[in-house]
Amino acid sequence: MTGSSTTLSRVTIAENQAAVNGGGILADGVMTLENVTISGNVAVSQGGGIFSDASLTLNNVTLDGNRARSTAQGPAILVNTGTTRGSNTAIGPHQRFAFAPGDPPVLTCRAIAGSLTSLGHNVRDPAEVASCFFGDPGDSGGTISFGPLQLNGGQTRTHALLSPGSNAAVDRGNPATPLDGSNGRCGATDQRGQPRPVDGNRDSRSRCDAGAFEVQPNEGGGGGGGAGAFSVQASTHQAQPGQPVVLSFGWTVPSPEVWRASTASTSGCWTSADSRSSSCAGPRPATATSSWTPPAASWQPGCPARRPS
Ligand SMILES: [Ca+2]
Ligand SMILES: [Ca+2]
Repeated sequence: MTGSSTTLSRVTIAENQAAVNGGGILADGVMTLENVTISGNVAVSQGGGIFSDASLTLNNVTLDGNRARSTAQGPAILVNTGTTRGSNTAIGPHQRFAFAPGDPPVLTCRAIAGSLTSLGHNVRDPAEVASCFFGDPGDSGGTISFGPLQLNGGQTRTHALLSPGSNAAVDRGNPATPLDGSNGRCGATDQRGQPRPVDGNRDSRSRCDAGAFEVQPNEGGGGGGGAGAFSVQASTHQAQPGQPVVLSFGWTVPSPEVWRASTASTSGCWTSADSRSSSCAGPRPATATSSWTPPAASWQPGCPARRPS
């Protein structure tokens, strides 16, 4: 893409291929990317995701799985000339074609004649060489677990952030307000139009995520908290008036929550912090029972309560 001034917002650029440079974007002029996902693009030469001769600004951008072949590298971003600046951007694993033992490490991002500048709060996967937008104290590294590129709501495909309790991109964006997408601050909504900030890692502090996807309270593939699942089951035995019907109440505990019992005699499990058991990892059911005694009616499984004939 070329032009004097271009802004891309809430856009996914995926699975394109360039015969030479810039598999996803060939940037010129002045360009801004806000809430954009760039994934699975290929450049036969340089800049699998982005090849830039522009004054380019990235904010809340997700870069994942782009590839480039050239020894000049830059499977995510190759800055040929100009200045490329990034904030709140999540950078997942990238590859170079024909990588062989003894080859130098892949520089996921590389500036040849221009510059790569961090505006802070970018997150990179540890598989990457620290070449993308690093140098600001707010930048960080850690394992980013992306879901597949798919519709997760909104109009475009996105990479969800999985296991938000331990995902390095969750709640690592710029905490500054207002969330107006300016000066390295997050925007108030993600690529899908979902609100920021959300407390994705459930530490009682709401903060925007790095990348184009903000984990919502009910998201995360079992790792995002939420209320969990509830169920009630009644005894399968017939009961007459005066006999109890046992009701079983079940709650599947959403990670990263744990079920803690108040006494050792109560059903449940404990975390290692309680020094009694460490078997609470992952979602698991916690059950409790109660009973109901039919008054002047009998009860049979699968039937409404009825009065005896
Ligand atoms: Ca939080
Ligand atoms: Ca968040």
